[in-house]
Amino acid sequence: MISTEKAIELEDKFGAHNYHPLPVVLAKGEGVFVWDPEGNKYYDFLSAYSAVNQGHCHPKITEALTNQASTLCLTSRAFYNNVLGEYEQYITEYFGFDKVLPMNTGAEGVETAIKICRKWAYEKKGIPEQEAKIIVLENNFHGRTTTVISFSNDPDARKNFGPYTPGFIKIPYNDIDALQEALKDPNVAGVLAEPIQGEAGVVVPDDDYIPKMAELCRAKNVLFMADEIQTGIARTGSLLAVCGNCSCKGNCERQQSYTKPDILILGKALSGGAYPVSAVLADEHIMEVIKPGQHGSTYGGNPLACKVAISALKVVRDEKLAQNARTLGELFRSEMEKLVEKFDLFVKVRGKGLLNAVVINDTSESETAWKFCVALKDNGLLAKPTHGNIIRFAPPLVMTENQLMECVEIIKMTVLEY
Ligand code: IF1
Repeated sequence: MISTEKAIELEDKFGAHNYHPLPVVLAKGEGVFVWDPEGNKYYDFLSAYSAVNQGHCHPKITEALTNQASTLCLTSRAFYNNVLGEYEQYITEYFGFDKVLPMNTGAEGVETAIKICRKWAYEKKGIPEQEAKIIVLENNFHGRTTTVISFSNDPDARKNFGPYTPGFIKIPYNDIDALQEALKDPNVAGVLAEPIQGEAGVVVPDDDYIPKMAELCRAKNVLFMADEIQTGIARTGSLLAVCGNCSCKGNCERQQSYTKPDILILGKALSGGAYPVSAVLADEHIMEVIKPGQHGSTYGGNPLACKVAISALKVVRDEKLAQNARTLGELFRSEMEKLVEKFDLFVKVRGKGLLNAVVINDTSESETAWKFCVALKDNGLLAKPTHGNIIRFAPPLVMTENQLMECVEIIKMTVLEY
């Protein structure tokens, strides 16, 4: 097998330098663990940015993938395939929507939602042509396409990639008054929001922010679009983050505090990391604006993706991953609170379910969080800094309580050595 050193050297020489990875090479994964080429074992505390909620190489997902891979992979949508309909029925019933539009990556899902929203605005709401606006939130992250980066405010994501797509209004996150003000514009077609801002550093809004947002949207006949690409599929302790603190405790019967988005965007863990699969869900009165030839993708809805997604969603339900994320998340934050109190290195811990972040006591320009993550790696735990001084902690949701406590010990030991 190729060595760590050689693998890094090859990426450096032949790959575009659009990433700055932690100096570790992963060669194998199973459940909550990954291994480097030299056989060192690590706890994965990133889960490929919440794509691997079901754990690495989940046997049921791998089985679905390999069975379908040797049967039929891709037909294009020029023909029907015998798996797509089954998947469409499964996912729409699972999330409680009339219709699904299948895509591949998260950014494509967001683009799809924006297109559906604009078309709905012209054809159903009656907004004059070319005038539709979509409200977005400051510090959002919705992907890397030219339209999506047009409404980013991260200079790295945006600078020198213009000209930018117009038609977006940016307002502060977790500010209902600002939303109310922006919604006064009659040409607003939709609001696009992350229920918890992931890339911004796991920013959790007030409990009533998302429900109020949805309510204000409904009152103004504006579509509420939830980007649950990172927060969805059990990550935050409920099936969707918009399920909030509902009484189902992660069973997601969708009662009480469930806020149903008009458009729901899913990706990442929809496939458990086995394959790129994304989806846009909406009810018929919205989805019907898209007619043959108006949107699509070569790979979207391919039988391999469909089988993988069905299996990945079944695992979430069968293994009660939302409940596990909720319970372990509470334990993790309470254990981390103790470290925050004890050690100057940590300023605070925040998050929901198993999407958490620790703020490091240094500036966002400092190397402290990066160096701490390298030290964590040397002690057998992989996490990655974001915005310089924030470390995201998001292990696969199949983790056990004992494993979580072992990870807390690793973090504690690393702080002590630091
Ligand atoms: C990278 C971040 C996480 C997302 C939300 C859409 C997308 C993402 C809420 C686009 C993607 C990724 C992309 C990945 C790193 C990762 C990330 F740090 F960049 F922001 F998770 F926090 N909406 N997030 O989080 O989905 O097109 O990538 O499938 O390397 O850019 P995609």
